[in-house]
Amino acid sequence: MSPDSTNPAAKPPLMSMPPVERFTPLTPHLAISPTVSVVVPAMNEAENLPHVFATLPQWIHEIVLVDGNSVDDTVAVAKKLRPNIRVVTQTGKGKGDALAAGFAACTGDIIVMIDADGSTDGREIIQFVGALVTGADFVKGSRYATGGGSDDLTFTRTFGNKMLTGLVNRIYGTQYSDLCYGYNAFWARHLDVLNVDCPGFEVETLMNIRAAKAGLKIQEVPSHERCRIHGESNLRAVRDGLRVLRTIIKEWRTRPAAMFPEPQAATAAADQGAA
Ligand SMILES: Nc1nc2c(ncn2[C@@H]2O[C@H](COP(=O)(O)OP(=O)(O)OP(=O)(O)O)[C@@H](O)[C@H]2O)c(=O)[nH]1
Ligand SMILES: [Mg+2]
Repeated sequence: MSPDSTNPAAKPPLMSMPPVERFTPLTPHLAISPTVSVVVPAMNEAENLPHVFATLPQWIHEIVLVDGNSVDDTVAVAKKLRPNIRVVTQTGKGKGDALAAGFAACTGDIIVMIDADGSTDGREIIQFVGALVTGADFVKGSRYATGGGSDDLTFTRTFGNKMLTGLVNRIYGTQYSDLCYGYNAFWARHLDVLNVDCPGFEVETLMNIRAAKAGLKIQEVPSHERCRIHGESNLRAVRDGLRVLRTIIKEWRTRPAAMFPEPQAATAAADQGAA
């Protein structure tokens, strides 16, 4: 028996480290061994891609662009900007469908989802990755966290997002500050529990709820959302807000019983304990 095994104050042994050549430097002070895939859903975003790609760090392992059957030059521009980009053409419709296809194509250990309209800044990816490599399972960008913000939130969207965020927090005991925001990152090994299987803009809500249901360690990082640079939004606040609400209700109905014990179940368990 080693002397430490009897000492309760002994430090846990160091985890084994990957070989040094597996590490990619992110800054002069930080190197990581996991690889990072960035998934970019894009529908008619040719004019915005140069701005978006210019913000992506050099150290990412791959960009997976999911084309929503664009009628502009989205795919050609993407390939011209990044000849080694991986392009997936979605078979269904909607942002959720696009992300599911993109996630399935990723080969990295970490997956970051970022928009193609210039509203999300690739220079923030390091914060998401930093949170993941220091212990988080699922990292959410938040426009409401200190240091975050938005140039693009209307009154309707702010009101709807607050209501929906409050509802999810109440049901799932989460502490989300920004439910309906599309800048998130997670370990690819959690794809099974996130199980993205919805078509539309409710996708972020679905992922946030399933991360909570699965007991993943969730962390928020501040993010600043800018206005889309060119083109028009595909989101319709009321239509998509209702889709989000339906998703919350559907996920609540299919929640695992163990996570939210019914009052009767709790009482029965107490009775059994007393007997
Ligand atoms: N592949 C694909 N991408 C989509 C689809 N719908 C939206 N997107 C992309 O998803 C990202 C977010 O869509 P936006 O239309 O900007 O919606 P939003 O960011 O919620 O709304 P705004 O703040 O108004 O821009 C953008 O990169 C879109 O090009 C789709 O059906 N297929
Ligand atoms: Mg947008």
